[in-house]
Amino acid sequence: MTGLSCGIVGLPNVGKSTLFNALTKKMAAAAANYPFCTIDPNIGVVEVDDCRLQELSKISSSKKIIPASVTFVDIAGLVKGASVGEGLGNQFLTNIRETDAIVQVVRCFEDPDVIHVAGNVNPLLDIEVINMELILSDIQMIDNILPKLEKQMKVKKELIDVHATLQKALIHLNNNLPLRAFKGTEEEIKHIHTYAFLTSKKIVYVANVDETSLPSMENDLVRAVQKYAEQDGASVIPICAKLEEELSQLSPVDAEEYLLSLGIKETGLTRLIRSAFSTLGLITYITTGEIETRAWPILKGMTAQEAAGKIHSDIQKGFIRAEVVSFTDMVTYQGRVNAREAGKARAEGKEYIVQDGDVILFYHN
Ligand SMILES: Nc1nc2c(ncn2[C@@H]2O[C@H](COP(=O)(O)OP(=O)(O)OP(=O)(O)O)[C@@H](O)[C@H]2O)c(=O)[nH]1
Ligand SMILES: [Mg+2]
Repeated sequence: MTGLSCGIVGLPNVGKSTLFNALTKKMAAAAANYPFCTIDPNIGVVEVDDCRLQELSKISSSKKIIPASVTFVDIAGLVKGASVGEGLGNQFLTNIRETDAIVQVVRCFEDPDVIHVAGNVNPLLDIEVINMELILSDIQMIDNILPKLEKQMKVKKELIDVHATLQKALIHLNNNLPLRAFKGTEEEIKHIHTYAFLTSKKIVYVANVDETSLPSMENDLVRAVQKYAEQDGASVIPICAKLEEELSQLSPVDAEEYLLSLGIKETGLTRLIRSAFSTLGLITYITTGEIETRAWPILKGMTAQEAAGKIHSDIQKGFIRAEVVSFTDMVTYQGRVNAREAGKARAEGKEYIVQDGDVILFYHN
């Protein structure tokens, strides 16, 4: 997989599908002013804009460009009590268990015409309801796993430790805390990450603001969310989903003009994708040649050999060295050959820590 994936959660009727449509630039998901509009999940892949790819593909005369991608999964709205069957229940959460991160859409717009399931707009209460339902869903998951482990660990002794960790995790969750706040040994954390718990994923809050809050996208509701997220170490991206939806229907040139006329620099979607990348600690390295110029998102801190494995496990296994040219040098010297002559191509070994924007050529057996 060369991309990352995000599950979109939130109360019903807060703008999840509107955001999804804007992200995927298709009006594929039904978005309407009534709760539980979405029943079946919508899945969409968004290419990550990266102007470095265009520049490199020109230099290399590449036949195609393969950008990084983010897969978004838009699911039904959650309500208080979903874990015991309220609303549409919580079964649909399984659709986002395998994603890398959670995007929680929080309503920060007043519009009296748009129904709020709890009767009034209160982002902090909404966040708590959602986070509680995610915690309850993880509790249900552990309740299902524990009896199975108890059987298996009679033969597989190594599972005894896993079982102990999950019992600790259960106590933690029962204290209304998400698993990403679980402080355990390295081994315990590893145990937890072998399961697809929702609350162990990183979270980004999208504060969905009203058209009246443009261009600053600030209001008291957003500030409240920011304050809340700060304690959690999470980021908040204010977005006007309605505006993003309109923008997504325009040509890139028209969209940019429209944004400028509103006094806004970047689309919310660009900010959201960037934030998702940084929240997850992702960076991008690039390969370029005649066949293609391609972005490879990897975890920050990965070694050259690990990064090579993203392309193919054979390149990782047979790794000899990585020839690295920075993106800027690729542009300055108009390609690898000239950069090499200018002494700007570095031969790096297995343990080299790959940097964002490294343009890499792997040598392998
Ligand atoms: N005024 C205003 N209305 C919005 C905004 N974003 C979404 N809405 C409206 O809110 C209503 C619900 O939007 P959806 O995107 O369907 O909400 P959802 O969260 O997917 O809802 P469910 O699928 O029912 O859980 C629609 O009528 C949208 O037009 C916004 O930024 N401003
Ligand atoms: Mg929806």
